[in-house]
Amino acid sequence: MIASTNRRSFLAHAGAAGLAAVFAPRAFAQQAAGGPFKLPALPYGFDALEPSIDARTMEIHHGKHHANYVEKLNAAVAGKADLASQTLDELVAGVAGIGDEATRNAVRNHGGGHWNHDLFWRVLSPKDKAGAPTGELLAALNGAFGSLDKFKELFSAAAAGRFGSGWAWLVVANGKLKIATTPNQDNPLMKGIVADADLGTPVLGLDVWEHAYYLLYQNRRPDYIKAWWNIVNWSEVARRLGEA
Ligand code: MN3
Repeated sequence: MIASTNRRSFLAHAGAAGLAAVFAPRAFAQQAAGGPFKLPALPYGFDALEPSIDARTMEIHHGKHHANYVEKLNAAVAGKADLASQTLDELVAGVAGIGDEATRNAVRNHGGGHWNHDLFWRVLSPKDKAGAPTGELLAALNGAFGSLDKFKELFSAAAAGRFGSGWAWLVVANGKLKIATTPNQDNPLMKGIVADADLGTPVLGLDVWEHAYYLLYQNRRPDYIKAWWNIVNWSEVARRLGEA
């Protein structure tokens, strides 16, 4: 009985010490590398989007790629109160007006990367919760593209045809839906950087960087795009359309 208590006590003590040893340096590192922008938690588990997107890809994509954009964005605005005080939307939309070239490029790449991935996680959901476009969203898609199937066909072609790294988007511009694409981490809000034809407010975005699909699909980007349709969170797309 005594041995058992001591053992439990020892384990509790060792556990607390172990946790402190593991978490203290990490907490310090996050604080040291801190800033106004934070990596958002995924709204589901790493494996929630399988089989369309595998857990390992999600883990690296969120925990390494997205985290790196957040860290480098914070570094880019560190000590610059006029930038650090802006919202992410403001920074991304106004990036062309940043005078210092190195800062402008860093905000373009890493601010864009943070914004784009923040949207990307939210417009996805597990297949059994993905739903389908209805109501105002469906009417808008039908109005702009003729049918949902035609929209998917055109969007898929745009995403497959985006040369190299980049994104395909469904955006709202002048009250109408249209398809856009951008290279690298450029974003349709980036006036003065993105071509006028691709400007708008994104309501859906598809990451076609190889890091988004290569582990599972290798060079088969069209297969990734086809499987991706199964995990689009249509209620989130509809919500964003309502606010655009
Ligand atoms: Mn990505």
